[in-house]
Amino acid sequence: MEYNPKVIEKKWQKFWEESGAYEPKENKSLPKKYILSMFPYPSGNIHMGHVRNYCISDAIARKFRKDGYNVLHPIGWDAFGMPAENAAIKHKTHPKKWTYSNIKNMKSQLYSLGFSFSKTRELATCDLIYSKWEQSFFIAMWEKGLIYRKKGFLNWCPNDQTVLANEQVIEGKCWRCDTPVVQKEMYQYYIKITDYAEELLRDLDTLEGKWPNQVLTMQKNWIGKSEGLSFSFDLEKSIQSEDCVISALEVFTTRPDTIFGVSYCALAPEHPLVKAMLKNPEVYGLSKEAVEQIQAIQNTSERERAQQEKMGIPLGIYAIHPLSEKKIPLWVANFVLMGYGSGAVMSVPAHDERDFEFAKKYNLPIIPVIAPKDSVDYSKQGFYAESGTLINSQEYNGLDNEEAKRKIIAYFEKNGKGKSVVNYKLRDWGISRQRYWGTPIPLIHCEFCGIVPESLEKLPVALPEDVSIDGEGNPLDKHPTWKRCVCPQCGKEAIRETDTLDTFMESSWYFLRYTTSQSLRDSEAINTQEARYWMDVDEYIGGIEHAILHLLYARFFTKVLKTLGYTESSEPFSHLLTQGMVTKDGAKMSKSKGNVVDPSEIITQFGADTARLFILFAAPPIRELEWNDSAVEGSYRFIKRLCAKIEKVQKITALPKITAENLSEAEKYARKKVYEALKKSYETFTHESGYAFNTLIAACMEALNALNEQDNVEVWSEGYFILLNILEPIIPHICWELSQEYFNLANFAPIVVDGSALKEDSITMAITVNGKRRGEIKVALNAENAEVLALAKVAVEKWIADFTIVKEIVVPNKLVNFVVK
Ligand code: ANZ
Ligand code: ZN
Repeated sequence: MEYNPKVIEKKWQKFWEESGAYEPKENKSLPKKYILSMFPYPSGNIHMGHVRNYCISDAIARKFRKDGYNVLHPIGWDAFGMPAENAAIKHKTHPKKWTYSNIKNMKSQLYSLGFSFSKTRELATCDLIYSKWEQSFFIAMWEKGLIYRKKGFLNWCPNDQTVLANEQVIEGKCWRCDTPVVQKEMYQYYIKITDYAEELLRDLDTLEGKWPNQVLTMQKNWIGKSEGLSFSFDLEKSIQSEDCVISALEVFTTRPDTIFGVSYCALAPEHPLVKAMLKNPEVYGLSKEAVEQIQAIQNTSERERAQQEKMGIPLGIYAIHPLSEKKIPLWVANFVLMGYGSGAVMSVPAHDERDFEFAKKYNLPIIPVIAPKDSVDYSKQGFYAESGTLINSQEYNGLDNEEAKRKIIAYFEKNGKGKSVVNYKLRDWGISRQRYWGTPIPLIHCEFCGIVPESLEKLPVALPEDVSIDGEGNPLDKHPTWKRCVCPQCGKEAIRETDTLDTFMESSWYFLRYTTSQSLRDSEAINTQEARYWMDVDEYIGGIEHAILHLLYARFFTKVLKTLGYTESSEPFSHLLTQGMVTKDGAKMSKSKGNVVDPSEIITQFGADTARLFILFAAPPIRELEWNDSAVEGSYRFIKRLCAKIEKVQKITALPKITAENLSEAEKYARKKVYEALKKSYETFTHESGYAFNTLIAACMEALNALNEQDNVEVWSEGYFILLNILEPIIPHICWELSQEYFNLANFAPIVVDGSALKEDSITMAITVNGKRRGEIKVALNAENAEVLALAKVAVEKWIADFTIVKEIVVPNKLVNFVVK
């Protein structure tokens, strides 16, 4: 049969769509599989990363469907976000128009690849109905006290008078006007993800072996639990400002055992004590220069500070060491974060790298208090951060440092001078954005009632369409009428919140939304019964770049929605598959590198099945995939060959019953290869095997080669019947076409592996010495050469024992010849 992908691919895509072939079934007594790829951002065109992502999930979805599972394999659009606004500024189009037209375009690109998505479950996060439910969750969380408003620091461009996202700050400057960005304190909304820190950490254990270790470790580090001591240093003299008197400095340390090594204390520039001093710098003898240096650190984001050299300013005031009663100088330091612990550190240069660097730079004392147990030489690095025995520590001298830690904590607790605490690196999640293209925050500011949620009947709070988006200020705030409203509580005039939500909010629950069928979507956010049936996602597939934020937020949201009664899941994704990058010429395929291969071109030139086959053949899913034009052509040739060779097949409607006895070796061998491939297809589609489609495809290619070595029509027919079944998840169009044509198949069903076909058959090989037949051996078909040679030598031992073998020749499955002298 002539291979004509243009015709058959259109034909089958139309058939699948019209027959609703890929909609999940209503029948909830069927076993289910929920197969999900991370949804795309509608940037305009799909790229190879998308193609790879969906080729993987589609193969898995198709395989399980064929094996009798009820499969949910949905797609949607992560549709809010900054690029739409940038496009609006640049091309004078409306973000909504831009977004929906991109969706339309990308959707047709995706469907041209034959992906088996459910059409009825599709969603875009900018759909009004999606906003409605998200806002209802926001309100529920607000009312539970899980969302709060607090002043926080934001990147601010003083020239454009606008808040900038981190991505819009380039080397400390505004991406549009190059003005240095400052940190401005503004009201922000936060979700208390920290309330769930322990649970988020603990439940990572349940994902062990199911999520990549690397991701689990990254999440663990991000949550960053540490246990230590919190205590206060008394100040030598207290600090006063109009509103407060500060007489002590609280610090958090994970190494109380090093307390006698403290040589200074370091404070974040935002620390209240520093702020109080900056109000009256003269009183404390702070020079103008010192004040400016402190302000300069305040004006750099914490991310930038982390990349800077250690830097500090002495405050000229002292604290008293609680045990040694020595005077300890106070410094402001750029590496101390206000949001962690108490924003102040007891610094121990002898045992901490950062403290050491800082002490070296500013000539501060370095007092060793932990002696290494073995004769470790750490003089090169200068500090010693490991365990050891206490020295220079009064009555604690000689103790093992872990024991000293416990004793010192106990001492502080007993005397009421400090307490043992657990700290997490995890910060509350700042969810408000001063931008237009996002879900409006459904809150109202009333002069009389304070901040009040919009009433539920009025949801969704929709974005106004008539806005001017020019990049200056917040378009919602600038809109002449939108923010005017009435207070849902007292009915007086009030003002709507003009911030919108971080788009990570939408991607935190879309997988739960998918479980709700179309007919219920207007009336329910998440139907609990459907969620119970479909959740958890059985295989979640996406890029490793989402290892922390998206995956952590999604886990968190699931836990919150469980508390709110929407789902019974504690963890949304029972297995996670992180796909490798698509590269070309050794670099990540990306516009900026100019090495992009456009999926549409490949489809036009070779067809969707070739693109799918190449992608899944070139590398196992978790590995990097290097683009290779000749391998693409190779994939195309394989499909062409599959089409050409089907001429050997006799039309059948069921698997023929073949009895092995009467078959030739080549026929048996062909059957064995076919069934090996079938067996492999069951092994490949498991999380544990990593879905190594490449080896499965290789097995199919071998099987086709083996079929071609024989002429038995039944064996050909059986072989094709099985091969098309195995390959359907990978190259569905051609498999449907050929199966329909030759086997009158309207669908695919699982095939049982015929164990007898897999049996190793033994064959007889002749052994010759210098060309004369001297014996024979019985070995397994296609036995390894090494094995064959060893057996052959034994069989003709008396003919070779007194000679030297100068050459060994093996003709596979036929004969062995020894040349001797
Ligand atoms: C003294 C000390 C001695 C420390 C030593 C470490 C080693 P983890 O384990 O990551 O939680 N620290 C406390 N608050 C800080 C802040 N706001 N910004 C920057 N650093 C801060 O780190 C806890 C350690 O980080 C604490 O223990 C403190 O330094 C520092 F040999 O105290 B340590
Ligand atoms: Zn009111």
